This record gives sequence, structure tokens and C-alpha cells, in this order.
Amino acid sequence: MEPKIFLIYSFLIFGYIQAEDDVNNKAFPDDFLFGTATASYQVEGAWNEDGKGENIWDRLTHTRSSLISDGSTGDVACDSYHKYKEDVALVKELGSQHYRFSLSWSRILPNGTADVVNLAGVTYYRNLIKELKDNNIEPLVTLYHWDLPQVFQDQGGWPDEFIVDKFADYARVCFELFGSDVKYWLTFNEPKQTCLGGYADGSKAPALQNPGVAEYKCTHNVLKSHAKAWHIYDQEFRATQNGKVSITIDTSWYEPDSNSAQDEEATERKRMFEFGWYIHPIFIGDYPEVMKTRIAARSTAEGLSESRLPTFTSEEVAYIRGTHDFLGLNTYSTSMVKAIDDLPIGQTSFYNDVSVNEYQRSDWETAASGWLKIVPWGMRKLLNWISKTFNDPPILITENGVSDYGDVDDTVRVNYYRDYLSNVRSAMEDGANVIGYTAWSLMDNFEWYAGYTEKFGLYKVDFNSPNRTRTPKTSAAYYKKVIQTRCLVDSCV
Ligand code: GOI
Repeated sequence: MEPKIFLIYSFLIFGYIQAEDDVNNKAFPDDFLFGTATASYQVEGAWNEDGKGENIWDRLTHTRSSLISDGSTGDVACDSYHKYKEDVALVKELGSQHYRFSLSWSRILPNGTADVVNLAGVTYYRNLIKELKDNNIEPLVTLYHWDLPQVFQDQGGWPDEFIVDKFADYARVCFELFGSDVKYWLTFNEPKQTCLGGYADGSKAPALQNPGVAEYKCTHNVLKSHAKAWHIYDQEFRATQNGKVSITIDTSWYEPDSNSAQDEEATERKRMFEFGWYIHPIFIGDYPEVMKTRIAARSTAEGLSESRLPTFTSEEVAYIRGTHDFLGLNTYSTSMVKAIDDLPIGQTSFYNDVSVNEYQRSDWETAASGWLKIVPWGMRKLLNWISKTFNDPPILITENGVSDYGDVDDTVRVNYYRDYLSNVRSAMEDGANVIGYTAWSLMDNFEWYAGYTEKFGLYKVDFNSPNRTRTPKTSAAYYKKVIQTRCLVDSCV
């Protein structure tokens, strides 16, 4: 875009904002990190180039295309494998302090295992990291954003314990290869989506459905894998590389339907199932009590001899507890929760184990994605609840954003970022230790089962052009201005 047009855009945006008087007008601290994010399968393309191995999203999009709303694949996606320099230029243009991206396991280790390293894949990530560093952008690297090597799915995938050592080997290879230039690592992106979507409700690859059982086994192994990777870093790399390792957990905010004791209790239970499932073992120790007792009781009622929720030994509890150097948080929306009678014993599922009525209010604004209701105040409540419940961890928001149908003039996205960031800033005033914010996403990309029909980008990508041309949206101009001024409105105090 012409600089002149860019300027006019900024002017228009800030003229509009002036009218808003409920946006927080305190500046963000100088050391607050602003960044943006993508993930390997969603942007890279080059699915079978230069020795990359097949992963579960390659397999799913190629063999079960009816699951993807437009029948599309990530075969080319944004073609970032060839256009990473352009991507970094966009990140730079925004003035981002960091860029969060993920590594494709099967691009680095085509067989999944560490015995064969694919040099071309390693070179790609080395080049990307170097380009970022040359432009003064901090790389924030996710080891696993949902693209398991297919060969490991063929052996059972995450619900099978063999995967723990495979992930640990992969993590060690990555720390070894890239760790001198990477200071922020995330082991997993949203493991709840991997486990519920992949193995219980079928809404993510490998699209298996064994609800009430497989998601708990999956999570058990993910938590062990995360802890093992963290310990490997701690023992073998921390002293020389000096980085930080954590995990990104996703949750909505859950708001009680009323202030009745029943609704409050049901809502806290829902939070513990949706978020405590992962954060409690890592930040406090073991699964939340309410999960252990409820799933055990329901399992007994089902006639099972042991709980469907696997048990950690006390050694394992101690091994997993404390494996964090900060908290990665992805959040997009809010739901209401109302107490109901426990759902009948019979069909097993995570949702039956929770037994609440979850809904979203019809007067909340909807994004292109049906699940994404725009509820900015949920951000503030969520950050404060996490701080209070999990001992005030440093929180790095690793994803937040909104979808539309791709218009370059994306007022909904400008307002979303402004209003959610306003609530982040307010939570910081309340005392939450938020260290940074990462906008999802740098550019339009392959949105999983929604294919290319829902767009989250600050930059538009033309998927009809072989060049995959990138164009800044109005929101890019707004975010750039926010990063520059550290201020959401015209002028801050
Ligand atoms: C991130 O996941 C992710 O890390 C990025 O890769 C991604 O691009 C980005 O977000 C944007 O999505 C209406 C049970 C329709 C089954 C309401 C309950 C469908 C399915 C409500 C509840 C919800 C963000 C799918 C986290 C998966 C979208 C998790 C957000 C589908 C619904 C549902 C609904 C439900 N989620 N994801 N869904």
C-alpha cells in the first residue's frame, strides 16, 4: 500500500476512536511485547517439497476433503515456505517485537524419529529465524501446532504413551538446532484442541471419535511430553541458551448465568475442566480435584473398574509440576454457564463429565466463525481469574483475534483489537502480570475445517493468485499505530 494511503487510513481510524470514551487510555509499558502469529500447516504450503514427511493434516485434507468446508488443503496455503522473507517484511512493517510461528515436525524429521534430519527443512527454519533476528524481531517458536507426523498417528498417536519419548526426542533436536537464536519456546499450541478435536469429537485431524476416553489419555501423554521437553531444556540447554519454555493453553471465559450458588459452582467446574485440565498439573500439581472425583464417580457408575481419567503417580505429579517459565494463553471468546442436573450415565464424554449448560448470548456480536462471539470484557475477567487462581503467573497472550470474510476495510477487526486490548490493559491495572500480546493472525491462512472461508489476517492474502499477494488491511494500520504509540486511542496518559 502507498504510504500516503496508509496515513489516511490511520487518520480515519484514529478519528473514529476519538469518539470512543470507554477505551482504556493508559499507555502499555515500554517492555510490553506486541507481536503477531501464524502456524506451520496454516501458512507454509510446500507439503511434499524438499523431503518433508506427511503429517495428519496432509492426510486428512487429501483423503477426507468433505470435512473441510471448501474442500481445500494446506498444500500451498500462503506459500510461506517460499515467501518467508515477505512474511518477515510484513511483521517488520507492523513494528512487531515478536513473531510467533510453529515448526513442522515432519519437515524437520520426515520419519518423525530423530535418526533422520531433513537438512532442507532445517535450513528453511534457520533462514526464517535469521531473517527475523536481522530485523530485530524476537522469534517465539511453537514445537507442535497440530501437525503430527502421520507415521506416529498410524501407531496410535497422542493417546498412546510411546509418543512421549518421540516428542521429547523431537524437542531436543529443535533446542539443539535452533536454540542459540530462540529465547521463547512453546511446547504445545492448545493441546485441548488436539485431544478433544483429534480423538473425541473429530473436529481436528486425525478426526477420530472415542469421546470420554481418548481425550483423557491424549492429555495425559501431552502433559508428560510437555514436562519431558521442559526438563530436557532445563538440564541440557538452559545454562548455555538462557531461554524460556512454556505451553500455550486455550480457554474461553466462562461467565455464570446468575449469581446463584449452583451457577457459580457449575461455572467454576467448567473452568477447571476447560483450563484447569492443563494448567493445574503444570502450575499447581495433578489434575483439578473436581475432575478426579467426578470422572472417577461416573466411571464407577458406568461399571468400570478404574477411572477414565488416568492417574499420575506422585513422582509424575512432581515431575510435571513447575515445568513453566511463563504462561502462554490463547483466548477468543466467552460463554455463559448454567447449572443443570448431572447428565445421565451412558454415553461417555468430556462434556457429560462436566455436566453444565454452556451457551452464548444471542445479543453478542458474531464473527465469521460461529463460535466466536465478540465479548471484550471476558478478556479482563479471564486474566484476573487466572492470576488469582494460579499464583499470578507472567502471562503472554499468544493468540487473540477475530474472523471475517476478508474485506480489506475490516472495521470489525479494528474494533475487536481495540476493545480486547483495552481489557488487557485494564486487567494489568487490576494487577494481572501480562507481559505481551500476540495478534492472530499475521495474514489470512488455512483455517482448519473452515478452509479459506474464514479470515483472521491483519494482511489479506490473495489465494487466487500464484503469488499469494499480501495486502495490509485497515487493522494492520491500526495495530501498527498501537505498537508505535503503545496506546489504543489518540493520546494516552
Ligand atoms: C486457534 O484455536 C488456533 O490455535 C489457530 O490455529 C486458529 O487459526 C485460530 O484459533 C482461529 O480459529 C458454533 C463442541 C460452531 C464442538 C459454536 C463445542 C461451532 C464444536 C461452539 C462450541 C468450535 C482457537 C471450534 C480455538 C475449536 C474454534 C477451538 C476455536 C466448534 C461452537 C463447540 C462450535 C464446537 N473451536 N478453537 N464448535
